Amino acid sequence: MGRVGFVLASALVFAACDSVFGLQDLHTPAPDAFLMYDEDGDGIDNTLDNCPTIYNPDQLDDGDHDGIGDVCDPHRTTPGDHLVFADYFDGTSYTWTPDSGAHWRSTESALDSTAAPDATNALLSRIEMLSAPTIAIGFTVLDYGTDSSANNAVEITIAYPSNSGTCRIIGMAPGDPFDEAATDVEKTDLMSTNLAQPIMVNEVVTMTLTREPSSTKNGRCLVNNTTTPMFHGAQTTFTDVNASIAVRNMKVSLRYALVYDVP
Ligand SMILES: [Ca+2]
Ligand SMILES: [Ca+2]
Ligand SMILES: [Ca+2]
Repeated sequence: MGRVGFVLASALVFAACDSVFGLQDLHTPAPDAFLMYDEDGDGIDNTLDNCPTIYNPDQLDDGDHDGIGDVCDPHRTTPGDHLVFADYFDGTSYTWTPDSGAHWRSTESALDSTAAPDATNALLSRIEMLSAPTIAIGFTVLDYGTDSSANNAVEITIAYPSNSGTCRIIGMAPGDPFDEAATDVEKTDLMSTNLAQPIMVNEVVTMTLTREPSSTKNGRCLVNNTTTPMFHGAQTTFTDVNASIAVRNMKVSLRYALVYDVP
């Protein structure tokens, strides 16, 4: 959504300042002081929003009071989640490493794949030291292309030294909306679930992959409101986590990518 002027939040801030310090506001800040980043349009700046990419003006965190709002908390009733980093792709720089800078183009509020839809094979990656990460991305499909011989896909992968998990949505037919949400772990644990509803061009889609702590040895893939369980093989230690976002055979606009972790 990019940069948005928001007067009400500013008014609340000054009201709070008045109540705390007992001071009157004797000067008027420049108009730019009111410009804030509000990805989801709920009126709360990204830096203050407990779910910065999901509209939740009530900011409810009743499940566990860990500072992550109920509607985006990877573990809603277990405290300890925290946001490791967030990329809103607002501007020319971004924190993920592209396979090729030529495969991606920054816009004011998104990171778009650049190739023709049927020729797209674009990847973003980053390496983090995390124990049980959740990656949440938001995107829109700009063009599915026409090639019926190739899968149209967006996927998130979290790879460890010994195994990996993938959350993938995929469609086959030309111009077809995605018809499957699949999770794929070590090839032998393949699950697929039809999405409750197709994903249309220019629709905002959210996809989240959560890798649970080793004690539970499982994970979850969420596409919109569809939850697909993901089963893992044996896990070893969590050391370097190599995370990636891939787009294939269609044109996509990536709006944000957040990473959460638990202690
Ligand atoms: Ca929000
Ligand atoms: Ca919470
Ligand atoms: Ca939590």
